[in-house]
Amino acid sequence: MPLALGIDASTQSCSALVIDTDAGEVVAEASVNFGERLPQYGAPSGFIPGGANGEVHSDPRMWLDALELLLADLRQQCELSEVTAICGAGQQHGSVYLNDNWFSYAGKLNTGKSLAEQIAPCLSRATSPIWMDTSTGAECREIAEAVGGNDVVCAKSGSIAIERFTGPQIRRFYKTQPEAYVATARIHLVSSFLCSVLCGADAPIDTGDGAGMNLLNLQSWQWDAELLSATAPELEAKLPGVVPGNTVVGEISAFFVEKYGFAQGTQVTVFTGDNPSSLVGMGASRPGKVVVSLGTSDTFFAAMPGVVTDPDGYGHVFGNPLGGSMSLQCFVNGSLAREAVRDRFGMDWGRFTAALKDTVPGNDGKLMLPFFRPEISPRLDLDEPVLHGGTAFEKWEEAEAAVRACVEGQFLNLRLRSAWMRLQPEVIYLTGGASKNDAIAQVAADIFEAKVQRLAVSGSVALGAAMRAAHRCFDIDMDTLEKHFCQADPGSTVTPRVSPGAYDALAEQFSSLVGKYLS
Ligand code: XUL
Repeated sequence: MPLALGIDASTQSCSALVIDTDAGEVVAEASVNFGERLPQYGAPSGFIPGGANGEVHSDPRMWLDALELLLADLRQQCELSEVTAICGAGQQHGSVYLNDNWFSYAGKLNTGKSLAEQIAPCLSRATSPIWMDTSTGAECREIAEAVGGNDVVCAKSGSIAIERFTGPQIRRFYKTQPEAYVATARIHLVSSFLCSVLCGADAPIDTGDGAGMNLLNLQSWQWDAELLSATAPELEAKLPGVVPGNTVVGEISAFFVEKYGFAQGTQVTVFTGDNPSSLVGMGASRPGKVVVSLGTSDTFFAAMPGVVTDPDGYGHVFGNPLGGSMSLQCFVNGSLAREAVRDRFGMDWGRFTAALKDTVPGNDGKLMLPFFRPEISPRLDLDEPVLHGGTAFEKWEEAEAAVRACVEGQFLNLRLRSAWMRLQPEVIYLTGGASKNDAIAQVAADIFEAKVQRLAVSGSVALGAAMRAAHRCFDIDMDTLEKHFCQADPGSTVTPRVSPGAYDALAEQFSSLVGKYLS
Protein backbone atom coordinates (compact mmCIF):
# COMPACT_ATOMS: atom_id res chain seq x y z
CA MET A 1 0.00 0.00 0.00
CA PRO A 2 2.24 2.87 -1.16
CA LEU A 3 1.10 6.18 0.31
CA ALA A 4 2.10 9.60 -1.04
CA LEU A 5 1.73 12.84 0.90
CA GLY A 6 1.06 16.21 -0.75
CA ILE A 7 1.32 19.47 1.19
CA ASP A 8 -0.22 22.83 0.22
CA ALA A 9 1.23 25.81 2.09
CA SER A 10 -1.18 28.50 0.97
CA THR A 11 -2.04 32.01 2.10
CA GLN A 12 -4.67 31.27 4.73
CA SER A 13 -3.94 27.68 5.65
CA CYS A 14 -1.59 24.74 5.35
CA SER A 15 -3.34 21.63 4.04
CA ALA A 16 -2.38 18.11 3.13
CA LEU A 17 -3.73 15.03 1.51
CA VAL A 18 -2.46 11.43 1.53
CA ILE A 19 -3.24 9.20 -1.44
CA ASP A 20 -3.17 5.42 -1.65
CA THR A 21 -2.14 4.78 -5.24
CA ASP A 22 -3.07 1.06 -5.21
CA ALA A 23 -6.61 1.72 -4.06
CA GLY A 24 -6.86 4.98 -6.06
CA GLU A 25 -8.17 6.73 -2.96
CA VAL A 26 -7.51 9.73 -0.78
CA VAL A 27 -6.92 8.19 2.66
CA ALA A 28 -6.31 11.27 4.79
CA GLU A 29 -6.95 15.00 4.51
CA ALA A 30 -6.21 17.79 6.98
CA SER A 31 -6.01 21.55 7.02
CA VAL A 32 -4.68 24.05 9.53
CA ASN A 33 -6.17 27.52 9.23
CA PHE A 34 -3.58 30.05 10.42
CA GLY A 35 -6.05 32.55 11.85
CA GLU A 36 -8.02 29.94 13.77
CA ARG A 37 -5.29 27.64 15.01
CA LEU A 38 -2.40 30.07 15.44
CA PRO A 39 -4.00 33.35 16.61
CA GLN A 40 -0.79 34.30 18.45
CA TYR A 41 0.70 35.40 15.09
CA GLY A 42 -1.90 38.17 14.70
CA ALA A 43 -2.67 37.08 11.13
CA PRO A 44 -6.39 36.21 10.94
CA SER A 45 -6.22 35.81 7.14
CA GLY A 46 -2.66 34.48 7.03
CA PHE A 47 -0.86 37.82 6.76
CA ILE A 48 -0.12 40.61 9.21
CA PRO A 49 -2.76 43.29 8.63
CA GLY A 50 -2.03 47.01 8.40
CA GLY A 51 1.28 46.93 6.51
CA ALA A 52 2.48 50.36 5.35
CA ASN A 53 2.98 51.35 1.68
CA GLY A 54 1.36 48.21 0.28
CA GLU A 55 3.51 45.83 2.36
CA VAL A 56 1.91 42.47 3.11
CA HIS A 57 4.02 40.13 5.23
CA SER A 58 3.61 36.86 7.14
CA ASP A 59 5.65 35.31 9.93
CA PRO A 60 7.52 32.25 8.61
CA ARG A 61 7.41 30.71 12.11
CA MET A 62 3.64 30.50 11.66
CA TRP A 63 4.16 28.28 8.60
CA LEU A 64 6.45 26.01 10.62
CA ASP A 65 3.98 25.73 13.51
CA ALA A 66 1.22 24.99 11.02
CA LEU A 67 3.31 22.23 9.40
CA GLU A 68 3.72 20.57 12.79
CA LEU A 69 0.00 20.86 13.65
CA LEU A 70 -0.84 19.45 10.22
CA LEU A 71 1.38 16.39 10.63
CA ALA A 72 -0.04 15.78 14.12
CA ASP A 73 -3.59 15.91 12.64
CA LEU A 74 -2.67 13.60 9.75
CA ARG A 75 -1.13 11.11 12.14
CA GLN A 76 -4.59 10.62 13.67
CA GLN A 77 -5.93 9.55 10.28
CA CYS A 78 -3.26 7.34 8.73
CA GLU A 79 0.00 5.54 9.44
CA LEU A 80 2.65 8.12 8.53
CA SER A 81 5.26 5.32 8.55
CA GLU A 82 3.55 4.01 5.38
CA VAL A 83 4.05 7.29 3.52
CA THR A 84 7.05 6.69 1.29
CA ALA A 85 6.91 9.76 -0.98
CA ILE A 86 6.34 13.41 -0.16
CA CYS A 87 5.97 16.54 -2.25
CA GLY A 88 4.42 19.96 -1.72
CA ALA A 89 3.60 23.40 -3.00
CA GLY A 90 3.58 26.91 -1.60
CA GLN A 91 1.86 30.20 -2.30
CA GLN A 92 3.98 31.72 -5.06
CA HIS A 93 6.39 34.67 -4.85
CA GLY A 94 6.71 34.86 -1.02
CA SER A 95 10.31 34.83 0.26
CA VAL A 96 12.14 33.77 3.44
CA TYR A 97 15.47 35.37 4.42
CA LEU A 98 18.03 33.26 6.31
CA ASN A 99 21.47 33.84 7.82
CA ASP A 100 24.51 31.53 8.05
CA ASN A 101 22.98 29.47 10.88
CA TRP A 102 20.61 28.06 8.30
CA PHE A 103 23.26 25.75 6.84
CA SER A 104 23.89 23.95 10.13
CA TYR A 105 20.62 24.05 12.12
CA ALA A 106 19.32 20.70 10.92
CA GLY A 107 21.95 18.61 12.68
CA LYS A 108 21.06 20.23 16.00
CA LEU A 109 17.28 19.79 15.95
CA ASN A 110 15.71 18.55 19.16
CA THR A 111 12.29 16.87 18.98
CA GLY A 112 11.44 18.25 22.43
CA LYS A 113 11.23 21.75 20.94
CA SER A 114 9.20 23.18 18.06
CA LEU A 115 10.64 23.75 14.59
CA ALA A 116 9.66 27.43 14.83
CA GLU A 117 11.62 27.90 18.03
CA GLN A 118 14.71 26.21 16.62
CA ILE A 119 14.68 27.78 13.15
CA ALA A 120 13.91 31.33 14.39
CA PRO A 121 17.63 32.08 15.02
CA CYS A 122 18.26 31.38 11.32
CA LEU A 123 16.02 34.23 10.13
CA SER A 124 17.80 37.36 8.91
CA ARG A 125 14.44 39.05 8.33
CA ALA A 126 11.69 38.40 10.87
CA THR A 127 8.83 38.47 8.37
CA SER A 128 8.30 37.36 4.79
CA PRO A 129 6.73 39.47 2.05
CA ILE A 130 4.00 37.45 0.31
CA TRP A 131 2.23 37.64 -3.07
CA MET A 132 -0.29 40.25 -1.88
CA ASP A 133 2.49 42.80 -1.35
CA THR A 134 2.35 45.76 -3.75
CA SER A 135 5.09 47.90 -2.22
CA THR A 136 7.68 47.54 -4.98
CA GLY A 137 6.51 49.82 -7.83
CA ALA A 138 9.77 51.80 -7.78
CA GLU A 139 11.89 48.63 -7.73
CA CYS A 140 9.99 47.20 -10.70
CA ARG A 141 10.73 50.35 -12.69
CA GLU A 142 14.41 50.27 -11.67
CA ILE A 143 14.86 46.61 -12.64
CA ALA A 144 13.13 47.12 -15.99
CA GLU A 145 15.19 50.21 -16.75
CA ALA A 146 18.47 48.51 -15.82
CA VAL A 147 17.98 45.68 -18.34
CA GLY A 148 16.57 47.76 -21.17
CA GLY A 149 12.82 47.80 -20.49
CA ASN A 150 9.95 45.57 -19.50
CA ASP A 151 9.97 43.86 -22.90
CA VAL A 152 13.40 42.50 -22.04
CA VAL A 153 12.33 41.44 -18.52
CA CYS A 154 9.32 39.66 -20.03
CA ALA A 155 11.26 37.94 -22.82
CA LYS A 156 13.81 36.69 -20.31
CA SER A 157 11.69 35.81 -17.27
CA GLY A 158 8.20 35.22 -18.71
CA SER A 159 6.65 38.28 -17.02
CA ILE A 160 7.29 42.00 -16.91
CA ALA A 161 8.62 43.24 -13.53
CA ILE A 162 5.68 42.65 -11.19
CA GLU A 163 5.27 44.09 -7.68
CA ARG A 164 4.53 40.77 -5.97
CA PHE A 165 7.32 38.85 -7.73
CA THR A 166 10.32 37.94 -5.61
CA GLY A 167 13.06 39.86 -7.46
CA PRO A 168 11.49 43.30 -6.91
CA GLN A 169 10.77 42.25 -3.30
CA ILE A 170 14.43 41.33 -2.78
CA ARG A 171 15.53 44.64 -4.28
CA ARG A 172 13.30 46.56 -1.85
CA PHE A 173 14.77 44.61 1.08
CA TYR A 174 18.29 45.39 -0.13
CA LYS A 175 17.43 49.10 -0.46
CA THR A 176 15.55 49.51 2.82
CA GLN A 177 17.58 47.18 5.07
CA PRO A 178 21.05 46.96 3.50
CA GLU A 179 22.71 45.47 6.59
CA ALA A 180 20.13 42.74 6.99
CA TYR A 181 20.53 42.02 3.26
CA VAL A 182 24.27 41.55 3.73
CA ALA A 183 23.60 39.24 6.70
CA THR A 184 21.32 37.13 4.49
CA ALA A 185 23.06 33.98 3.31
CA ARG A 186 20.07 32.30 1.66
CA ILE A 187 16.76 33.49 0.19
CA HIS A 188 14.11 30.82 -0.18
CA LEU A 189 10.62 30.78 -1.61
CA VAL A 190 7.84 29.51 0.67
CA SER A 191 7.95 26.25 -1.29
CA SER A 192 11.72 25.69 -1.15
CA PHE A 193 11.87 26.81 2.52
CA LEU A 194 9.37 24.17 3.63
CA CYS A 195 10.93 21.54 1.37
CA SER A 196 14.31 22.31 2.99
CA VAL A 197 12.84 21.98 6.47
CA LEU A 198 11.34 18.57 5.67
CA CYS A 199 14.66 17.32 4.29
CA GLY A 200 16.81 19.00 6.94
CA ALA A 201 18.91 20.32 4.07
CA ASP A 202 19.06 23.36 1.80
CA ALA A 203 16.64 22.44 -1.02
CA PRO A 204 16.67 23.86 -4.56
CA ILE A 205 13.89 25.88 -6.20
CA ASP A 206 11.93 24.23 -9.03
CA THR A 207 11.37 25.86 -12.42
CA GLY A 208 7.64 26.27 -11.68
CA ASP A 209 7.98 28.48 -8.64
CA GLY A 210 11.37 29.92 -9.69
CA ALA A 211 9.73 31.54 -12.72
CA GLY A 212 7.63 33.69 -10.39
CA MET A 213 10.68 35.67 -9.30
CA ASN A 214 11.60 37.83 -12.34
CA LEU A 215 15.06 36.25 -11.99
CA LEU A 216 14.92 33.02 -13.95
CA ASN A 217 15.78 32.89 -17.65
CA LEU A 218 13.16 30.77 -19.39
CA GLN A 219 15.46 29.81 -22.25
CA SER A 220 18.12 28.25 -20.01
CA TRP A 221 15.93 27.68 -16.89
CA GLN A 222 18.85 29.10 -14.89
CA TRP A 223 19.27 32.38 -12.98
CA ASP A 224 19.74 35.24 -15.42
CA ALA A 225 22.96 37.19 -14.74
CA GLU A 226 21.54 40.52 -15.96
CA LEU A 227 18.33 40.24 -13.94
CA LEU A 228 20.32 39.22 -10.86
CA SER A 229 22.60 42.25 -11.06
CA ALA A 230 19.66 44.59 -11.79
CA THR A 231 18.01 43.29 -8.61
CA ALA A 232 20.65 43.30 -5.85
CA PRO A 233 24.40 42.73 -5.39
CA GLU A 234 25.87 39.28 -4.69
CA LEU A 235 22.44 37.78 -5.26
CA GLU A 236 23.40 34.56 -7.01
CA ALA A 237 25.29 33.30 -3.95
CA LYS A 238 22.20 33.88 -1.82
CA LEU A 239 19.88 31.82 -4.04
CA PRO A 240 19.57 28.05 -4.10
CA GLY A 241 20.02 26.18 -7.37
CA VAL A 242 17.19 25.62 -9.86
CA VAL A 243 16.03 22.11 -10.79
CA PRO A 244 13.24 20.60 -12.89
CA GLY A 245 10.07 19.48 -11.10
CA ASN A 246 10.86 15.76 -11.31
CA THR A 247 13.87 16.04 -8.98
CA VAL A 248 14.08 14.11 -5.72
CA VAL A 249 15.93 16.45 -3.38
CA GLY A 250 16.46 14.26 -0.35
CA GLU A 251 15.02 12.11 2.39
CA ILE A 252 12.85 13.19 5.28
CA SER A 253 14.97 14.41 8.20
CA ALA A 254 15.42 12.55 11.50
CA PHE A 255 13.31 15.19 13.29
CA PHE A 256 10.14 14.10 11.44
CA VAL A 257 10.98 10.40 11.72
CA GLU A 258 11.30 10.66 15.50
CA LYS A 259 8.55 13.18 16.20
CA TYR A 260 5.83 12.15 13.72
CA GLY A 261 6.64 8.52 12.93
CA PHE A 262 7.66 8.79 9.27
CA ALA A 263 9.79 5.95 7.89
CA GLN A 264 13.47 6.64 7.46
CA GLY A 265 14.43 7.05 3.81
CA THR A 266 11.10 8.58 2.73
CA GLN A 267 11.86 10.55 -0.41
CA VAL A 268 11.01 14.22 -0.88
CA THR A 269 10.42 15.56 -4.40
CA VAL A 270 11.17 19.25 -4.98
CA PHE A 271 8.25 21.51 -4.01
CA THR A 272 6.65 23.92 -6.49
CA GLY A 273 4.25 26.89 -6.52
CA ASP A 274 0.55 26.47 -5.80
CA ASN A 275 -0.51 27.21 -9.40
CA PRO A 276 1.90 24.75 -11.07
CA SER A 277 0.81 22.15 -8.52
CA SER A 278 -2.86 22.83 -9.23
CA LEU A 279 -2.17 22.29 -12.95
CA VAL A 280 -1.12 18.74 -12.06
CA GLY A 281 -3.94 18.19 -9.55
CA MET A 282 -6.55 19.31 -12.08
CA GLY A 283 -5.26 16.69 -14.56
CA ALA A 284 -4.14 19.41 -17.00
CA SER A 285 -0.37 19.05 -16.95
CA ARG A 286 -0.20 18.00 -20.61
CA PRO A 287 -1.08 20.55 -23.36
CA GLY A 288 -4.66 20.43 -24.66
CA LYS A 289 -6.59 21.20 -21.51
CA VAL A 290 -6.95 24.56 -19.86
CA VAL A 291 -8.08 25.40 -16.37
CA VAL A 292 -10.31 28.35 -15.60
CA SER A 293 -10.73 28.97 -11.91
CA LEU A 294 -13.65 31.23 -11.02
CA GLY A 295 -12.97 32.70 -7.59
CA THR A 296 -12.63 36.09 -5.94
CA SER A 297 -10.33 36.71 -8.85
CA ASP A 298 -10.52 34.51 -11.94
CA THR A 299 -7.45 32.63 -13.14
CA PHE A 300 -6.71 31.00 -16.48
CA PHE A 301 -3.82 28.56 -16.76
CA ALA A 302 -2.63 25.89 -19.13
CA ALA A 303 0.31 23.65 -19.96
CA MET A 304 2.21 24.96 -22.99
CA PRO A 305 4.45 22.94 -25.32
CA GLY A 306 7.19 25.59 -25.63
CA VAL A 307 7.89 28.98 -24.14
CA VAL A 308 5.92 31.92 -25.54
CA THR A 309 5.39 35.14 -23.62
CA ASP A 310 2.56 37.65 -23.61
CA PRO A 311 3.59 40.51 -25.96
CA ASP A 312 1.24 42.81 -24.02
CA GLY A 313 2.95 41.96 -20.72
CA TYR A 314 -0.18 41.01 -18.73
CA GLY A 315 0.37 37.25 -18.57
CA HIS A 316 2.94 35.04 -16.85
CA VAL A 317 4.90 31.95 -17.83
CA PHE A 318 6.06 29.45 -15.20
CA GLY A 319 7.75 26.06 -15.48
CA ASN A 320 5.41 23.09 -15.67
CA PRO A 321 6.42 20.57 -12.97
CA LEU A 322 6.08 17.80 -15.56
CA GLY A 323 8.28 19.55 -18.13
CA GLY A 324 7.82 22.46 -20.52
CA SER A 325 6.03 25.54 -19.33
CA MET A 326 2.63 26.78 -18.24
CA SER A 327 0.84 30.06 -18.67
CA LEU A 328 -1.05 31.94 -16.01
CA GLN A 329 -3.29 34.92 -16.37
CA CYS A 330 -4.98 36.55 -13.34
CA PHE A 331 -8.15 38.63 -13.53
CA VAL A 332 -8.92 40.76 -10.51
CA ASN A 333 -12.62 41.31 -11.33
CA GLY A 334 -13.85 37.74 -10.88
CA SER A 335 -16.72 36.96 -8.53
CA LEU A 336 -16.50 40.56 -7.33
CA ALA A 337 -17.94 41.69 -10.65
CA ARG A 338 -20.55 38.92 -10.88
CA GLU A 339 -21.73 39.75 -7.36
CA ALA A 340 -21.74 43.49 -7.99
CA VAL A 341 -24.07 43.07 -11.00
CA ARG A 342 -26.30 40.64 -9.09
CA ASP A 343 -26.54 43.07 -6.14
CA ARG A 344 -27.17 46.07 -8.34
CA PHE A 345 -30.46 44.45 -9.40
CA GLY A 346 -31.22 42.91 -5.99
CA MET A 347 -31.07 39.43 -7.52
CA ASP A 348 -30.27 36.09 -5.93
CA TRP A 349 -28.18 33.52 -7.83
CA GLY A 350 -31.38 31.85 -9.06
CA ARG A 351 -32.50 35.02 -10.85
CA PHE A 352 -28.97 35.67 -12.09
CA THR A 353 -28.96 32.20 -13.68
CA ALA A 354 -32.46 32.70 -15.11
CA ALA A 355 -31.26 35.95 -16.70
CA LEU A 356 -28.49 34.06 -18.50
CA LYS A 357 -30.98 31.48 -19.72
CA ASP A 358 -33.53 34.10 -20.88
CA THR A 359 -31.05 36.01 -23.02
CA VAL A 360 -29.35 34.95 -26.25
CA PRO A 361 -25.67 34.29 -26.97
CA GLY A 362 -24.17 37.53 -28.26
CA ASN A 363 -26.71 39.54 -26.19
CA ASP A 364 -27.94 41.38 -29.33
CA GLY A 365 -24.60 43.19 -29.38
CA LYS A 366 -24.90 44.61 -25.83
CA LEU A 367 -21.46 44.68 -24.28
CA MET A 368 -19.95 45.32 -20.86
CA LEU A 369 -16.36 45.87 -19.78
CA PRO A 370 -17.07 44.19 -16.42
CA PHE A 371 -14.49 45.96 -14.28
CA PHE A 372 -15.61 47.31 -10.92
CA ARG A 373 -12.03 47.91 -9.77
CA PRO A 374 -8.72 48.40 -11.57
CA GLU A 375 -7.96 45.32 -13.65
CA ILE A 376 -4.54 43.77 -14.33
CA SER A 377 -5.49 41.72 -17.41
CA PRO A 378 -5.53 44.07 -19.24
CA ARG A 379 -4.28 46.98 -17.14
CA LEU A 380 -7.32 49.25 -16.92
CA ASP A 381 -7.86 51.89 -14.31
CA LEU A 382 -11.66 51.61 -14.10
CA ASP A 383 -13.86 51.51 -11.00
CA GLU A 384 -17.16 51.23 -12.86
CA PRO A 385 -18.04 48.98 -15.82
CA VAL A 386 -18.39 50.47 -19.29
CA LEU A 387 -21.68 49.54 -21.01
CA HIS A 388 -22.27 49.76 -24.74
CA GLY A 389 -25.46 48.95 -26.68
CA GLY A 390 -28.37 51.35 -26.50
CA THR A 391 -29.54 54.04 -24.09
CA ALA A 392 -31.64 51.91 -21.73
CA PHE A 393 -28.92 49.26 -21.47
CA GLU A 394 -26.23 51.85 -20.87
CA LYS A 395 -28.32 53.35 -18.06
CA TRP A 396 -28.46 49.94 -16.32
CA GLU A 397 -32.19 49.63 -17.05
CA GLU A 398 -32.00 46.14 -18.60
CA ALA A 399 -31.22 43.73 -15.78
CA GLU A 400 -31.17 40.47 -17.79
CA ALA A 401 -29.02 41.93 -20.56
CA ALA A 402 -26.61 43.35 -17.95
CA VAL A 403 -26.15 39.92 -16.36
CA ARG A 404 -25.35 38.33 -19.72
CA ALA A 405 -23.12 41.24 -20.70
CA CYS A 406 -21.14 40.82 -17.47
CA VAL A 407 -20.53 37.08 -17.88
CA GLU A 408 -19.94 37.31 -21.64
CA GLY A 409 -17.58 40.26 -21.04
CA GLN A 410 -15.58 38.21 -18.56
CA PHE A 411 -15.20 35.22 -20.89
CA LEU A 412 -14.53 37.39 -23.95
CA ASN A 413 -11.78 39.05 -21.94
CA LEU A 414 -10.41 35.64 -20.90
CA ARG A 415 -10.45 34.54 -24.55
CA LEU A 416 -8.71 37.68 -25.81
CA ARG A 417 -6.15 37.76 -23.01
CA SER A 418 -5.21 34.10 -23.49
CA ALA A 419 -4.79 34.34 -27.28
CA TRP A 420 -1.00 34.83 -26.91
CA MET A 421 -0.75 31.29 -25.50
CA ARG A 422 -1.76 29.94 -28.95
CA LEU A 423 -3.79 27.11 -27.44
CA GLN A 424 -6.65 25.24 -29.01
CA PRO A 425 -8.21 23.69 -25.95
CA GLU A 426 -10.19 20.47 -26.42
CA VAL A 427 -11.57 20.86 -22.96
CA ILE A 428 -11.79 23.59 -20.35
CA TYR A 429 -11.75 22.46 -16.74
CA LEU A 430 -13.83 24.93 -14.83
CA THR A 431 -13.24 25.12 -11.09
CA GLY A 432 -13.95 27.46 -8.17
CA GLY A 433 -17.25 28.61 -6.66
CA ALA A 434 -19.05 29.90 -9.78
CA SER A 435 -18.02 26.89 -11.87
CA LYS A 436 -20.95 24.89 -10.50
CA ASN A 437 -23.38 27.18 -12.32
CA ASP A 438 -24.42 25.46 -15.59
CA ALA A 439 -25.50 28.71 -17.24
CA ILE A 440 -22.07 30.28 -16.63
CA ALA A 441 -20.40 27.09 -17.88
CA GLN A 442 -22.51 27.32 -21.06
CA VAL A 443 -21.24 30.86 -21.74
CA ALA A 444 -17.66 29.58 -21.29
CA ALA A 445 -18.27 26.70 -23.73
CA ASP A 446 -19.85 29.00 -26.33
CA ILE A 447 -17.19 31.71 -26.19
CA PHE A 448 -14.20 29.33 -26.19
CA GLU A 449 -15.90 26.90 -28.62
CA ALA A 450 -14.75 24.05 -26.39
CA LYS A 451 -16.21 21.40 -24.13
CA VAL A 452 -16.39 22.47 -20.48
CA GLN A 453 -16.07 20.01 -17.62
CA ARG A 454 -16.18 20.35 -13.86
CA LEU A 455 -13.91 17.99 -11.89
CA ALA A 456 -14.72 16.19 -8.70
CA VAL A 457 -11.42 17.46 -7.29
CA SER A 458 -11.19 19.47 -4.15
CA GLY A 459 -7.80 20.65 -2.97
CA SER A 460 -6.13 20.44 -6.38
CA VAL A 461 -2.87 21.97 -5.04
CA ALA A 462 -2.26 19.30 -2.37
CA LEU A 463 -3.55 16.61 -4.74
CA GLY A 464 -1.12 17.78 -7.46
CA ALA A 465 1.72 17.51 -4.96
CA ALA A 466 0.73 13.98 -3.89
CA MET A 467 0.41 12.95 -7.55
CA ARG A 468 3.86 14.37 -8.34
CA ALA A 469 5.34 12.44 -5.41
CA ALA A 470 3.71 9.21 -6.61
CA HIS A 471 4.69 9.82 -10.24
CA ARG A 472 8.33 10.44 -9.36
CA CYS A 473 8.90 7.96 -6.56
CA PHE A 474 6.51 5.09 -7.41
CA ASP A 475 6.99 5.48 -11.15
CA ILE A 476 3.24 5.62 -11.81
CA ASP A 477 2.37 7.37 -15.08
CA MET A 478 0.25 10.52 -14.99
CA ASP A 479 -2.55 8.98 -17.08
CA THR A 480 -3.12 6.36 -14.41
CA LEU A 481 -2.99 8.90 -11.60
CA GLU A 482 -5.40 11.22 -13.44
CA LYS A 483 -7.78 8.32 -14.09
CA HIS A 484 -7.98 7.64 -10.37
CA PHE A 485 -7.87 11.11 -8.90
CA CYS A 486 -9.03 13.68 -11.51
CA GLN A 487 -12.43 12.43 -12.62
CA ALA A 488 -15.02 14.77 -14.16
CA ASP A 489 -18.23 15.15 -12.17
CA PRO A 490 -20.75 12.85 -13.87
CA GLY A 491 -23.16 14.92 -15.95
CA SER A 492 -21.03 18.04 -15.69
CA THR A 493 -20.01 18.30 -19.32
CA VAL A 494 -21.32 21.28 -21.27
CA THR A 495 -20.80 21.55 -25.04
CA PRO A 496 -20.99 24.66 -27.27
CA ARG A 497 -24.46 25.51 -28.57
CA VAL A 498 -23.45 28.22 -31.01
CA SER A 499 -21.96 27.82 -34.48
CA PRO A 500 -18.18 28.22 -34.89
CA GLY A 501 -17.11 31.86 -35.07
CA ALA A 502 -20.34 33.09 -33.47
CA TYR A 503 -18.49 35.31 -31.01
CA ASP A 504 -15.73 36.57 -33.33
CA ALA A 505 -17.37 39.92 -34.15
CA LEU A 506 -18.31 40.60 -30.52
CA ALA A 507 -14.75 39.77 -29.42
CA GLU A 508 -13.48 42.38 -31.93
CA GLN A 509 -15.88 44.98 -30.56
CA PHE A 510 -14.92 44.15 -26.98
CA SER A 511 -11.27 44.51 -27.88
CA SER A 512 -11.70 47.94 -29.48
CA LEU A 513 -13.81 49.15 -26.54
CA VAL A 514 -11.02 48.04 -24.18
CA GLY A 515 -8.53 49.89 -26.38
CA LYS A 516 -10.18 53.20 -25.47
CA TYR A 517 -9.50 52.72 -21.75
CA LEU A 518 -6.05 51.13 -21.65
CA SER A 519 -3.78 52.71 -19.04
C1 XUL B 1 0.09 33.91 -8.76
C2 XUL B 1 -0.24 34.47 -7.43
C3 XUL B 1 -1.15 33.73 -6.53
C4 XUL B 1 -0.33 33.05 -5.45
C5 XUL B 1 -1.15 32.66 -4.25
O1 XUL B 1 0.93 34.72 -9.50
O2 XUL B 1 0.24 35.51 -7.05
O3 XUL B 1 -1.96 32.82 -7.22
O4 XUL B 1 0.35 31.96 -5.98
O5 XUL B 1 -2.06 31.70 -4.48
